[in-house]
Amino acid sequence: MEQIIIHVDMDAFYASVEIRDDPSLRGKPLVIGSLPHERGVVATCSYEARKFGVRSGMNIKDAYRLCPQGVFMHPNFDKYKAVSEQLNAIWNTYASASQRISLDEAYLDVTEQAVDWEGARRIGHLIKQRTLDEVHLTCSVGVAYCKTAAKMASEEKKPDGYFEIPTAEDFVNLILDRDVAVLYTVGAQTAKKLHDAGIMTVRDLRQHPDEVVRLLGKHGRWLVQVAHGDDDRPVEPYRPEEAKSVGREVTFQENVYNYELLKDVLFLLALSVERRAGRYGLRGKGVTLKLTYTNMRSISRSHTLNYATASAVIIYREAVALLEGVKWDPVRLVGVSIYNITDHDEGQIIMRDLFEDQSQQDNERQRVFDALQRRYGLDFAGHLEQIHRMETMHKTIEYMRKHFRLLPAQ
Ligand code: DCP
Ligand code: MG
Repeated sequence: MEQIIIHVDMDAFYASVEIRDDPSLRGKPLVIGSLPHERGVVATCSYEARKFGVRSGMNIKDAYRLCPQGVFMHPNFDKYKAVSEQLNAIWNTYASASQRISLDEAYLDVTEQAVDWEGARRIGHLIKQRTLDEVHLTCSVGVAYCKTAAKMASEEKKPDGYFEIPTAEDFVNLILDRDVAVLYTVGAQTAKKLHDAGIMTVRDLRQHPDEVVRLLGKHGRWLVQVAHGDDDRPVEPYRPEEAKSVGREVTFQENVYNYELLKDVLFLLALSVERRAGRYGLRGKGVTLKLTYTNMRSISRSHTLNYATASAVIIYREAVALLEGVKWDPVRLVGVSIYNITDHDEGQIIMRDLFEDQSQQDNERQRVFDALQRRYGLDFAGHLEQIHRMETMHKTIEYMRKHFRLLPAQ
């Protein structure tokens, strides 16, 4: 069935909100994240700061080196979440289904409302105009026949962009001679793998499908498909406010006997939960640990908190405490989740009391990184952004196994 899909993505989201609320910041290189003297990373930065090479996910010290004249600020998540709700209300007006990807980004299925491309164009421009008039921010809008093309279309003219990709043919023509890195699921590592094999452009990728699949497996098959413009994934409505829990689990290829190893995996799972919950501004007032032993018996243990959290450090700490209270037998699956989900501010106020200083949490996080680094002799933090990009826990574990000698054969 023919679809018309819009992908909308706010420009330099956190930074733009701060500039909107304090015009004296306008035109300055603004970096949102940790402060230069703290440990941590860049969440995002204004386009002025990008001119100096500052990027999301970069170590804050590196950002400071590139742009010492920048204004550095902590993020105000509560504010961004409130703005995100306003945006969502605008987006929902025009879509039969909307799929929020993060606070600032969504896919909208506008097939019905738009009727035709003329209608879709009108909706795309209306979203931009209303975002500016009502929320006083700019966004970039991509309109296309599928999700992948819509996402790339929104990137195409950033910031304050608008771009259409009506057909698979248009899409293929647009990307054919570009670097494979243009495909948004191709990160730095994957790009390098392809480049090393002489596959530089999307055209090369199309000409060597077997090689791509050999190199990348399932992801390779997906890329070959996308390089032909084939993507019929529907817009899947996601209502974060209805979520009961947010969790990740992993089944091991080999049984795990070593509980220290299990704790390290719990830290990765906790990071993944933090990431997923953070994307939707959710927090949980409890942590659950789930284990399946090699005899297939599953147990779960929970601990209710008197505040709401999505912090990996806290989730990890709670999960480890729960782990210490259970029977120590070989394990084939481990999972961790947060429950009693809230997106109310009440939890966050309590949270703030507990952790007056964000850097206190950053330090605790760093301590876990340092411990891992000592155990595995690696630059754990340096790989974190890459790990965050992994779509599935399976991939994450594979990555860890390869790069960090984690999960050795038992
Ligand atoms: N974010 C973050 N850490 C990252 C990436 C993003 O905390 N590694 C946060 C800050 C961003 C927001 O998510 O403002 C949206 O992410 P985007 O990737 O859409 O980046 P921006 O909206 O900031 O910039 P762009 O104009 O490139 O979309
Ligand atoms: Mg954005």
